[in-house]
Amino acid sequence: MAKKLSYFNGNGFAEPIRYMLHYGGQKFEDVRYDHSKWPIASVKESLPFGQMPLYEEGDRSLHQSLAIARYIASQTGLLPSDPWKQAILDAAALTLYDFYTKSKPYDFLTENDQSKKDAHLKHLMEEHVPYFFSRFEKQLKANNGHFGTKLSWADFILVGIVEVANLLYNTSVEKGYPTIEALLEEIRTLPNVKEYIAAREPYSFARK
Ligand SMILES: N[C@@H](CCC(=O)N[C@@H](CS)C(=O)NCC(=O)O)C(=O)O
Repeated sequence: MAKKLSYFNGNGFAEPIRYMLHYGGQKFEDVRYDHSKWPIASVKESLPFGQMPLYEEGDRSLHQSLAIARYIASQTGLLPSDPWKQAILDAAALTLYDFYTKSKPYDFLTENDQSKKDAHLKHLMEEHVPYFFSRFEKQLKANNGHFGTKLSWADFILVGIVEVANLLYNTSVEKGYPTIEALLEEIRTLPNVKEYIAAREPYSFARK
């Protein structure tokens, strides 16, 4: 069945899904739109809620990045079968998204006043990141380096969220959290993921 993932040519909410697809050896069409040309009316109107990522498999399609990631996990050995273990991972993935959305990325991106941008960054690095990352670190450490009992889709979401935050805020939010750093390294060096990363073009948040 033909598989296709549509998103912007950026990391954002699609990159952990791309990582999982590569890790699972799944062949897929990696469709990428240029952000500077968005919105493309014909594409936007074809999306169920006007947003991406969109995952298609044969004649069916799925929106919402976490639903897509969880589905891909079920196909690639990254979703445990036990419902309680699944729920623990759902909670981790949703909290990772809380971290990112509560950091107000779009406010930062669209702010032109440098002093406000600096204040945003100060709050991010001195309060927001420590609050969430000390807790992520604790959970990972208690589970031998993963959110669950072994490598799972929530671990991939962590990497995706760290990478998009780092790109946007031009920082390293994982610095000082050794278990998180080790998990990033583990996922970035997985078979197929490593090759994909080496071959991809660098990403940027620059708006033309
Ligand atoms: N909750 C959705 C959010 C999707 C979303 O915000 N997509 C953005 C890119 S990150 C988008 O498509 N923006 C273009 C638009 O809204 O026209 C998800 O996780 O998939």
